[in-house]
Amino acid sequence: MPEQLTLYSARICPWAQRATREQVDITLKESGLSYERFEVDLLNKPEWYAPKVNPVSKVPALAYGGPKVSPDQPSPESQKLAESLVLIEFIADLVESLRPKDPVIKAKARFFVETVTAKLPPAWYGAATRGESLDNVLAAIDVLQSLLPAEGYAVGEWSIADAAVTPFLARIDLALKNDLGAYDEGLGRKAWNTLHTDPKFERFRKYFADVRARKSFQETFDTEHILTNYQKRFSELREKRLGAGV
Ligand SMILES: N[C@@H](CCC(=O)N[C@@H](CS)C(=O)NCC(=O)O)C(=O)O
Repeated sequence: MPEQLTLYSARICPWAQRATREQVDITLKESGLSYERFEVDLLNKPEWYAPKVNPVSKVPALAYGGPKVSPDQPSPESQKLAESLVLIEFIADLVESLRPKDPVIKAKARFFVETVTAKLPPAWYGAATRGESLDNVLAAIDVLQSLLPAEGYAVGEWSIADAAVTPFLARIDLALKNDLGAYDEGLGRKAWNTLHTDPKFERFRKYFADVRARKSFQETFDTEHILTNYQKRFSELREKRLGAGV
């Protein structure tokens, strides 16, 4: 009998740039595990959430094991786990096919996630929120590309390494395509054109097309919601930066 599994998540994230929810959602979809999902209203969190599920009061979080209970009455007998990268590793420990078995490939998957998450989100947030150069984003994507094998996913077969980076790539692509960010008008679209046409990024394009084609991604990435958030947030940030003469 499989253990009870409840995901506490939020479709709406007030800091619209966060990709953490999608990392866990994609991994759970790929795992094939049966789970219950509880939508946490982040602007009006249930008072039991912090004391009974996650003391730092953030989503995503998982309740694992224990008796079958209603998600709004979490059992003290279930294990409560949090932090998106911890959660995707945990899910991969439950469903071995999500994580490479070979220790070298496993280490490569971890290296891929560590390297990409150390470089790409900071480069993107710098450009998107402070108008820093988009060359930093292209350079980070070039690093990602240099870590990819000649074909296939991050370490060959699809793995949690891909779940960890795909949401960032998709969000960045969406923002650049729509020229949304604190950078000067036109620069986002220019970087998007470079990514989509420059022969230098050919391997990246194939990788991005492969991860984007996964059903798990398509079922969890809410393009319209993210776009609406980005349109509001980034036009304000661009105006603020231009207003400050930066
Ligand atoms: N480092 C955490 C970040 C999680 C996070 O910031 N979650 C946001 C939603 S996207 C949240 O729960 N915010 C609620 C709050 O801070 O009150 C992770 O990777 O899981």
